[in-house]
Amino acid sequence: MSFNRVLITGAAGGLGKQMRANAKHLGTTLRLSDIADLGDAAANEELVQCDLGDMQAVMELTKDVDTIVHLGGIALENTFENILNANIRGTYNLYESARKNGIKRIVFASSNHAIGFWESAAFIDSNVAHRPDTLYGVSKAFGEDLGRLYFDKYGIETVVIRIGSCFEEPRDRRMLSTWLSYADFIQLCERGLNTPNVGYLVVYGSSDNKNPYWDNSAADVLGYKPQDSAEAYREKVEAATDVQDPNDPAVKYIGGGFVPAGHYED
Ligand code: NAI
Ligand code: 15L
Repeated sequence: MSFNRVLITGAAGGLGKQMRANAKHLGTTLRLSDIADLGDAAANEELVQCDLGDMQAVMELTKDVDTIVHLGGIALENTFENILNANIRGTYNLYESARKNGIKRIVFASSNHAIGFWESAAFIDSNVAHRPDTLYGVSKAFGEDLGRLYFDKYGIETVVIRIGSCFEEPRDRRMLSTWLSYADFIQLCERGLNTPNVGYLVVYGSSDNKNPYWDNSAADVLGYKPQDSAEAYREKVEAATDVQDPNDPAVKYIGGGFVPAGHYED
C-alpha cells in the first residue's frame, strides 16, 4: 500500500535520515518534521520544523496526514523537563492531534529501556509489564500506554516497535543480542504501516541475532522477516571489547549501561 501523505517525526535524527533516504516509496508525499533543521526538500517532501511539545504546532503538523511514523523525541536519558516536553507532552500532542485530525495508525518508536530492568536471561515476550530503567524508559512506557488508550477508546491503531540498538553496526557485546539493522528497521516500519487490522501491537525491533534477549514472536503478525544478523559482526566486536562479568548489572539486565547509571541530574 502506498499512502497519500506519511508524516515522519524525528526526521533529522539517525533513524529519521534512514527513512528519508530509503523509504520514499511509503507515500506520495513524505511530511518530514523535526525540531532541528531538515535541509532542503526533495521532490516528494514537505518539511516542517517544530517542537513536538507545542500542541498548536503539532495540530497543524498532522493535518491532511494519512499515517505517522513517530521517531521524534529525546533518545537517551536526559533532564526530567526535557523528557517531559519532548517525549511525554510531545507524544500526547501527537496522539491527540491524530485523533482530532482523523489519523488511523501510528507506528511508535519505543525502546528496550521501557523494559530495561528485566534480566536478559528471562527471555521476555512483548506482553510483560513495563520495567523502565531510566526516566527516558518511563517516557517510552508512557507512549506505549497512550497508544493502548487511544486504540481501546478511539480505535486509533498503534504498532509499537521496542527498538533494541539500531545503528549501522553493533557497537559492543550487548548489541550482538539487541542490534537492529537499518534495513530491518525500515522493513518493520513499513510492515507496521501496511499490515491490516493490527489493533494495538507491541513488537521488538531486533535483527535475526543468535542470542536475542526477547521472544519476538509477536512480530509474526506483521510477517516480519529480518534479513540481517549481528553474528556477522561478532568476531570484530569481540576482538575490540573485553569479556564481560555476567553479574555486572550492565550485563545482567536488558537495558545495559542505562540500568546502573545514576540520576541524570545528580
Ligand atoms: P535521534 O536522537 O538521532 O533522533 C531523534 C530526533 O528527534 C532528533 O533529530 C531530534 O532533533 C528530534 N527531537 C528531539 N526533541 C524534539 C522535540 N521536542 N520536537 C521535535 N523533535 C524533537 O534518535 P534516533 O536514534 O534516530 O531514534 C529515533 C527514535 O527511536 C527515538 O524516539 C528513540 O527513542 C527511538 N529508539 C532508537 C534506538 C536506536 O538504537 N537508535 C533504540 C531505541 C529507541
Ligand atoms: C535507545 O533507546 C537509544 O535511543 C539508543 O541510543 C541506544 O542506547 C539503544 O537504546 C540501546 O539500548 O542500545
